[in-house]
Amino acid sequence: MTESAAIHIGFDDLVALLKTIFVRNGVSEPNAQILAENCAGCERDGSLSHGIFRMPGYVSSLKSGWVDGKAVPEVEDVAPAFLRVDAKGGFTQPAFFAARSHLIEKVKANGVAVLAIRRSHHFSALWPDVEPFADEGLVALSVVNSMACVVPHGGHKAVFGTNPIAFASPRAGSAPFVFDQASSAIAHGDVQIAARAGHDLKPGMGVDRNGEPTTDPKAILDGGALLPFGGHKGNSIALMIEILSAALTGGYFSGEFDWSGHKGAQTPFTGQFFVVIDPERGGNHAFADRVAQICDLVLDAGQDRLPGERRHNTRKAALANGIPLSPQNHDMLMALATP
Ligand code: NDP
Ligand code: PYC
Repeated sequence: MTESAAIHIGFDDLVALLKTIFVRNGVSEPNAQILAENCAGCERDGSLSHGIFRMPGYVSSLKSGWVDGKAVPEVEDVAPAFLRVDAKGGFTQPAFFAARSHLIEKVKANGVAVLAIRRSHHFSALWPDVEPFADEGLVALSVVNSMACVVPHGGHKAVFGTNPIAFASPRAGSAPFVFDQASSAIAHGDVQIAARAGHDLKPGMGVDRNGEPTTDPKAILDGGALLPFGGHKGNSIALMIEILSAALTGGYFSGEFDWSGHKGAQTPFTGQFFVVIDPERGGNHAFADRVAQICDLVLDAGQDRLPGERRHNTRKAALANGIPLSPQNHDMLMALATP
């Protein structure tokens, strides 16, 4: 998209437009507000595989009856440092927000706390879930599993989801240190975007329906599969994420839920896990300075940028000039919002 062709929209206006679409498709007002802010935040930050690109998928899943947009999550206080949430077949973010302030109380009381969400649909990026903890001086790690489309290292059948992991830490004098990455060689959303744009992928990311290596995104989507990033090492991370997000929370593994009866379903029905830490309890009151120090060492050693930096720069530009939407994407949103 050329910058001159883009339609610029303010963050609040985009949130309002997305909220209208969610409400029109059966999402309750409070849940719609949470989802709209999340999705608009992804678009604003240039997390394009999980911004408005996902709106047709959200709508399609809602229309199929696969996800309950009105679900009211149930929070269970199971131990001094452990909360569980049953999302009741709704989206993960409202379940997370139902528990968030209680989780922070537990972190402040105990130095650390765990949140285990189950029976939930996560269709977004993970950084919006963890970055705000770091803004509040806490360290947070979260993982979520998705839908089986990743073949284990050396294997022949998709078992894992693209299972992202995100981490956020305060950093003195700067925006928090945040990374958010799939444990597959590429996120499924980016494969869809490449297929749509007619671009090939880099070698080593996926296989076709016969298990043969391919760089064609359409072959991956048409019965093929993705590979874990980094061979056996990414494989173990993907497996750990299945354990934490599904076995530990009581949710489904990425290959376990059956959405075949819901034509148009796209949102994975799994679980999400968080661990949040108060770094003050480490007794090192210079924690955020130490984080800044190691980040500086990395940059001084030649790494051109830290994770999160591109996002924050994109956010800054979007807040100054509006969020750029292609005319096609703008029309797509208007069509979804119009009765
Ligand atoms: P990327 O590979 O694009 O980026 C991963 C991380 O690396 C980001 O934090 C990014 O920061 C950072 N990064 C990228 N390039 C560099 C660089 N040159 N130097 C330093 N850091 C860099 O992400 P993925 O494609 O793996 O994942 C995309 C999104 O998809 C994630 O937000 C993830 O949560 C989401 N996802 C969601 C799933 C779900 O089930 N809900 C499943 C799988 C993925 P920056 O953002 O600043 O570029
Ligand atoms: O991009 O891999 C992905 C993904 C899966 C579920 C939501 N996003």
